[in-house]
Amino acid sequence: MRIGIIGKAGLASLLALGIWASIWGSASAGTLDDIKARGVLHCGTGPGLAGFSLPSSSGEWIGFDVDFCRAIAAAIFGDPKAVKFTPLTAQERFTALQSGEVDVLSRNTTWTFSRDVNLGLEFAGVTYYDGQGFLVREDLGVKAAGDLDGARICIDSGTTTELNLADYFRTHGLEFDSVIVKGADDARSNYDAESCDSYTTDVSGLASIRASLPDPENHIILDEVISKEPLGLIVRHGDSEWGDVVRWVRNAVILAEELGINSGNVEKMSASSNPEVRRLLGTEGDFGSQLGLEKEWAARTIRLVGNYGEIFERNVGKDTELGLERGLNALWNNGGILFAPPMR
Ligand SMILES: N[C@@H](CCC(=O)N[C@@H](CS)C(=O)NCC(=O)O)C(=O)O
Repeated sequence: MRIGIIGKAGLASLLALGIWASIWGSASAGTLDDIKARGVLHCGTGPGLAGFSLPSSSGEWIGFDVDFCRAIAAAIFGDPKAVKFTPLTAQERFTALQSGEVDVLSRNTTWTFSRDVNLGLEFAGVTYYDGQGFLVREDLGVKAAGDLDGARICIDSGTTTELNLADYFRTHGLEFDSVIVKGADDARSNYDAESCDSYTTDVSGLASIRASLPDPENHIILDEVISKEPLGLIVRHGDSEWGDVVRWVRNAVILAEELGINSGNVEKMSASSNPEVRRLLGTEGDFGSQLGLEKEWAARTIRLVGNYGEIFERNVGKDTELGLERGLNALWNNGGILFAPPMR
């Protein structure tokens, strides 16, 4: 009788919808299950940017972007080392994620409309608020981007940097000669060999390149920032349940800093009477099971990898060679824009 009312076409589309929902449902639930079954997270990161992602002499990956993958692995397995890192150039990064070679991208990647909407990607939150700047030799006497009219500028191919630079120079009626480079190493050697007058990329990337030059004191990063570069974690579009895991690990390390929980005091803090602290650490409610994780997922991440501030300071902060200030990446209640939604 019901079939009679909705008709054959309606039944067919309902069936199609059901099949689609179950394929989609299993695909999105599948990523976390696949990772659990293989016992290791596949993380795509940058090939070699000190402070963000770089293999140490013993082959162990270190850096801010690396630590976000370690934080996810700690939440899933209680083991920040259960990660296989795949170094990806700017051009390779999206295909590696789309094809399933990696489960997540944590690699100074800017969240833009076309990447989000057109490339089959889903941004699972910003880990570093950045903008595009310029590195120049101090003796060049350049004070602002406008002084670079006619300059040779090193830019990475396959990045937002390329497009922003063209926009900026066009808007200001300036000209430049582009010297295309492929990744941080190539950028450093071209800039150091003076094949270009300036290197332009995310300010965080410039700080890293500057620190690795033989004479960092002779180079400056201009104060002017010409774009917004919100750098974030990425999963495949439609992989929403896995996206939730990645997003809430990012949120958890931020909430931990906000609540004064760090790797040193996390055990003590689980006895806190503050309900927000208790929910985050799994001593009240069970947010872990809603993500397909264990109760103490966030407590593990904080204990083994630290809160956002710890991750920032040990890799790129003011006491490191990069010497970056928190700036926009300070918490929202401490002069920055770093914000995580409430856990409730
Ligand atoms: N945020 C920009 C630029 C990212 C980028 O690829 N930066 C260069 C220069 S810092 C790079 O290759 N970084 C990673 C590496 O070399 O390890 C984007 O998403 O397009």
